Amino acid sequence: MSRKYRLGQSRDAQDMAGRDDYSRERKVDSKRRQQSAERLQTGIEAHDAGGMLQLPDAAPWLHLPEAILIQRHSQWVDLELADRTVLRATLSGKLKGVKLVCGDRVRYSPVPLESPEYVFDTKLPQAQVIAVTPRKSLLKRGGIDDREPWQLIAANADELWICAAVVDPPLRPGLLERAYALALDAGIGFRVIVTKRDRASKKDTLPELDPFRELGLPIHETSATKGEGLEPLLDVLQDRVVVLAGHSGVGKSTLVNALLPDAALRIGDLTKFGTGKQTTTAARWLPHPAGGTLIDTPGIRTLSVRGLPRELLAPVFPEFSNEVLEDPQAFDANDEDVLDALALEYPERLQSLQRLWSEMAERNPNQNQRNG
Ligand SMILES: Nc1nc2c(ncn2[C@@H]2O[C@H](COP(=O)(O)OP(=O)(O)OP(=O)(O)O)[C@@H](O)[C@H]2O)c(=O)[nH]1
Ligand SMILES: [Mg+2]
Repeated sequence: MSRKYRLGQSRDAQDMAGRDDYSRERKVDSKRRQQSAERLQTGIEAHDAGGMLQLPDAAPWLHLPEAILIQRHSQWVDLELADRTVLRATLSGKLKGVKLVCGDRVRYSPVPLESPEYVFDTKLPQAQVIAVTPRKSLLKRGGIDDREPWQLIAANADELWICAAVVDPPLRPGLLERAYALALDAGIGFRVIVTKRDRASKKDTLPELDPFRELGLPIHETSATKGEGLEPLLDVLQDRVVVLAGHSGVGKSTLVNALLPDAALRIGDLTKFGTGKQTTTAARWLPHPAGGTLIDTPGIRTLSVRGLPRELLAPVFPEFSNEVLEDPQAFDANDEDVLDALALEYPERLQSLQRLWSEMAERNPNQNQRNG
């Protein structure tokens, strides 16, 4: 349709006016969208504060037997009982809104079994989870949006072992910084596990890890396929619950199989891009016969720190002064003079700090709700 022009005003002026109207409408539209997103966030805030991290009182159920949640499925969960047998269970309506996660200690009751095939088909749920015991620790990462402010990784763990391969996929220091912040948030121990050490020459000192060596973090160089570097890990595992996390294809499940001879987890092939394909699809609780438990988790793309408190950055980036930690964006990471003045041994860490600092500020309804 051709544009209709008014008489008595130049066509150019009328075209400009049309453009202004259009941009004004766009602005109104975007404001409306933003307001509706804010309304959505507020609604979810109320829901999450009560449901996801705060556990209902388990005291009335202490007479019921205790079990450990070892794997979540979409409809039910697998429990490991005190005698180490595994039982499939549904969740009681009392737990509506509570997000359970691998490692949770729960109280369960046997479900009344009405139909005979129920009794014989052990694949169907045989019990019902009634309550959750308060968590000793909760390892979580920021969610993608406010619909899911936190993604829970594991409950009641003692340590996080972040796995990073020397190649395939490449070692990304940014992931290690994020993982350390999450471990600090959960109040649990932290180790860096370098995997596929056999894929790099012995002369390669892996300089990407130098900043983490200086932090004094324990770093273990391993090759699960050659059986190298595993003994010290087995020593640490003694009586601890350890979560393995890292990018897909770094070799977490291969490491579990090497540490726990009976685990027999599925191992993935690499894609032609040298990245994994998420062979492991759900977190799994895997006890070692000699004590200690590994939790194998699915490969992650990144670990969001959205909504976590910024105080966690000081121990992750201790080389920065309080002035920088309070407002890292005030320092231009591309300005040589600024970097010289800060006298940084690893100047790229300023950008990492800035990235995490901004991400933490992103609104998260559960910001004040640390461990539930
Ligand atoms: N050369 C070498 N290859 C390894 C080593 N560990 C694992 N791999 C290979 O890396 C690939 C991926 O291993 P997985 O154990 O499935 O990796 P994952 O981290 O569990 O992957 P997701 O379950 O997808 O998160 C497989 O082809 C393994 O054989 C190692 O120590 N050395
Ligand atoms: Mg795996």
